[in-house]
Amino acid sequence: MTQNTLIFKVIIYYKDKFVQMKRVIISDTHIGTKFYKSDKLLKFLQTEEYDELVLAGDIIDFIKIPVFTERCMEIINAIDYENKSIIYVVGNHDESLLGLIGKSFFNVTFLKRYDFEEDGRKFRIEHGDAYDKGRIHNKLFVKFLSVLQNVLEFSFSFDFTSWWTEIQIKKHKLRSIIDILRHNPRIDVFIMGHTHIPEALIWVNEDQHIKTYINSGDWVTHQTYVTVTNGVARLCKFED
Ligand SMILES: [Mn+2]
Repeated sequence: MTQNTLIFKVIIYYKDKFVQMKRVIISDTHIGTKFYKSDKLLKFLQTEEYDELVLAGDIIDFIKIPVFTERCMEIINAIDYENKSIIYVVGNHDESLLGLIGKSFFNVTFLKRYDFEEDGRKFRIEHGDAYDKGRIHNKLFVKFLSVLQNVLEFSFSFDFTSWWTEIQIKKHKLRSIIDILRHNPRIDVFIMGHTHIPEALIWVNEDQHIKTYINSGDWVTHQTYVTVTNGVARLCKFED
């Protein structure tokens, strides 16, 4: 092996080991609604470093009647659209963006599901609404309920959405995590939001493969996010 080849190999080794990209995943920010923690979200987007930001659904809440303030603009502007890669995974509260799936502006790409491979592990990021049990399929009725929820939230200053989600989960209407992984048999790390419950589960399946499920939580109650570097996913809580 010549000296040049050796140097080249060392560079490649360190590049793979230490210079891999950092992905940051957030979901369920519900921008435009009454109860999301806009101050913390802004601070997070201004301080957290990343090469790629994955917005995993329910980012801007169009299903209710969104009210866009100056703070919303600050949050939207805190994202580096020109220099970083931004993936917008469309959720059920921002379903109005479904028509943009597969399209991009600046470095923002709209997707329904984001797959990538890192360090030999297959990652998949979805919003998670596809796994709801007992979901209402009539879109107009869902819109009606959401607007009603919106009116109640503003009249009574009570977070009906978080309350409703909690009831749904208690009733086990959301499909179990194992079920979700069964739907994605070739995936090693499955990341979603939607339930507003930050949690991470790791186990070894029948074929001795390590499987990971991570829920990125939300920015209404938990202020949590997920990072992926060197094939390792971490669930973190933002404390400012
Ligand atoms: Mn959702």
